[in-house]
Amino acid sequence: MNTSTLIAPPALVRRAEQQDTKAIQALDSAHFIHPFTDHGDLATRGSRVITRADNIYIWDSEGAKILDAMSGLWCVNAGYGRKELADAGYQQTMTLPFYNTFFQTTNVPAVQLATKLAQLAPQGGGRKFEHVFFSSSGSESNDTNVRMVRRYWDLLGQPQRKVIISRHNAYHGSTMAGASLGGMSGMHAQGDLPIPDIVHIEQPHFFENANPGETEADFGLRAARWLEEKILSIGADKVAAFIAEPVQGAGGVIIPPETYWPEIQRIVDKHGILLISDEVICAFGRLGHWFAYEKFGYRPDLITFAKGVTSGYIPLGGVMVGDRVAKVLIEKGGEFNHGYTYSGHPVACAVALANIELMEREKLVERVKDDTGPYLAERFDALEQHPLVGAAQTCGFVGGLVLVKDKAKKQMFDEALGVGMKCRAHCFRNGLIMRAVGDRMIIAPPLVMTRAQVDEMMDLIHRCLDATLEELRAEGQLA
Ligand code: PXG
Repeated sequence: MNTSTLIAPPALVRRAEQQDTKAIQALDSAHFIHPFTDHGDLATRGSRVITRADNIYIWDSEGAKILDAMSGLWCVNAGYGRKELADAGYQQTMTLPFYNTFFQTTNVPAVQLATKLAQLAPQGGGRKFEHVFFSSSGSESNDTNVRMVRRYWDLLGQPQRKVIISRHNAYHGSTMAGASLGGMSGMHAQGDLPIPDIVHIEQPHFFENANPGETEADFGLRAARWLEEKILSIGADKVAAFIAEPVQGAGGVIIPPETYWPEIQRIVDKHGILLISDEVICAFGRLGHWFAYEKFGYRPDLITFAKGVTSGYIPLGGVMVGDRVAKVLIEKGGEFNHGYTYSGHPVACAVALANIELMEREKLVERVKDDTGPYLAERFDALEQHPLVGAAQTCGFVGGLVLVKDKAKKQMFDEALGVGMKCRAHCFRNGLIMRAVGDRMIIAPPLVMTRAQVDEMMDLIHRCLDATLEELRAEGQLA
């Protein structure tokens, strides 16, 4: 195998689609341990090699053009190929590529970004977000949350308040704390997770968890009250915080009923526990707001963010620290012994500032809220007419549908059939990236998507659903 071109400098490999896909796959499998990947499987099938991207499309090393309805991994909100972001990164790299923010030092982009984020966070219901802690990812940010929440209660003389309540099928990252906070059984099954003092309640998943005949509103209240039952069973004086995604992303785009969040707010207020809104997916326009709690009208104390803050062009994450926590940490706390080398990284912050500026200039958040989001909802909801689709729902620019065997009876397919994966394979074949989470198919398109591109995506989705239906019929799985 000729590996010389593969390890050549970037300028020489720019046209990677002219290279030997098999050679890249062999080196990939020989040296690169991928996240969440079965490497036995990877070695036989080979990775798909993505070589370039523009707007809402990506290209692979075979030259196939694919509509990326997942924004990379829920993050390329501004779309691909945005020169403004590249320029901002370049300029800042040449000016100050790195300096730490420990030891009473700071840098201008980090200060500007912290200020900008404080301006963007809606200041409702007596909560203010004047402070930001920076990290490089969502996982790190949730580790920060655990440290911060425990420090907060220690400083208030209540060190026994340690327990953080989360939800089954939540995703909060892959570090020890992130994976523990998350409610993914496959992750908990490896490495003795969750770590102590993290417990889970059931998710507000109407389609799967509602009782027969129960209204969505009633189910929302009942699901929220699982939190109160858990608090009371542990003892409210031992509970530090509740963490949740506004809309569960990786769990399959699970949109809670409207009654859910107000009831959660009532419960956390009643018991005085902190509320962490993990907005790694949902912030920065994804739900038509800069921060997603605004959409649901609750009042978090801490907000996790990452992904869309830079549109994924460079790693950056953080925690918006509400005044309730910030005041205690700052006024009573002395030194908080926590931080990352890249906290407030100047290049990442400069790219984030350029990204936010671009989103403001192009009114991407407003577009999702008032124009393309409602249009996507109209088109996506109509998928419920399709014989395979049991339910289809969007919220801003995330959407999820469930593939069912029998619509009337809400009967799911046998898990072993892997119907979601079959559908995903048809998506790949037809030039569409749509994720499968079990038999839920999910989308989170770039926020720059136009109405015409929504139509283009919906045509592809229809084609892939039809192909899946045909395959299932041919296999005798359907009448
Ligand atoms: N919180 C939430 C809500 C997330 O969605 C994280 C935290 C962790 O962020 P980092 O930057 O550490 O990955 C995430 C990440 C999927 C998938 O399969 C989703 C995520 C990551 C990887 C895969 O949908 N979300």
